[in-house]
Amino acid sequence: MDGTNFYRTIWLSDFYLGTRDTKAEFLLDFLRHNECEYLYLVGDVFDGWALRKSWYWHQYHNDIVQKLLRKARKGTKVIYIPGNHDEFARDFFHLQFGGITVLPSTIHTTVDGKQLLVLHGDEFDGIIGRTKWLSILGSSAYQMTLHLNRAFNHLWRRMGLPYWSLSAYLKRRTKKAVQFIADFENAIVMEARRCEVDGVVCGHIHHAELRMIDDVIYANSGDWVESCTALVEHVDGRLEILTWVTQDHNLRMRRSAVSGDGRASSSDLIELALARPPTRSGIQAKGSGVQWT
Ligand SMILES: [Mn+2]
Repeated sequence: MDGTNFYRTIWLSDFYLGTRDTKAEFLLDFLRHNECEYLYLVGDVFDGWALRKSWYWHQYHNDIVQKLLRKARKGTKVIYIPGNHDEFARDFFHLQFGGITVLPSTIHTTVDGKQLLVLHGDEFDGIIGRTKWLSILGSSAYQMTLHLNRAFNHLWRRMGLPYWSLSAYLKRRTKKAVQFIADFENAIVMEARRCEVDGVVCGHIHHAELRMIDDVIYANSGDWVESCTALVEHVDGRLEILTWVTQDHNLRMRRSAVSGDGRASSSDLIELALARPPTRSGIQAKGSGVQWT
């Protein structure tokens, strides 16, 4: 297969399938070009809350689910740790669906023997006690920036510019959000210490990160609503955050061609796939990783 990267492990989280805010096209592209031995879905894969309010299920969302099931069938060990938005899946802990195992949390051991606690992270909202993340995420101001973001990126694309997240940018600049993130990270790291592991991998706050907090590895796989990020473990055990921004002209052109009512058929997707150049020259995996020695 052309242009496929292989990692030992990939962690992905916060897709929010079932909403218009998912960057489903980028996620699908990522899943097509990246294979691994272990794949962790670190929560908020579906937005059950949004689906209850209004049904939005795009063909791309189906394709993502199919792609994940296919990976499991082909031998990738897929572990699904539900979050607070897909808490309906928390009724199915320790069960398997199509080869995908559902767990409340788990410990991953890297190839060089580091133990990483993997969990979604919403359980630490309450402990923080200050501003709950949910109140930020659920606030009309935040919803508004997501809407703005969509409109903005539509324009941005028409101007031929790559995806850029206005909402992620605004969030980074909000003092309250910055303080929340710091508190969240500290609470999670304390939990890692309590479990006597080397580090922790979580999602939930839509803020990809990989760094040492004192003696603990803190990693957050980010999201596919704003930033399109993944945490990966290379075959040598090195951890890295990838930002998957497609600058493929064909993809962009196809998208504007199919965007009429915002829906694409699978034949559109096949065409879209065929329109891709044989190498992954248009795709940039921007590394911002820390090397662990
Ligand atoms: Mn969450």
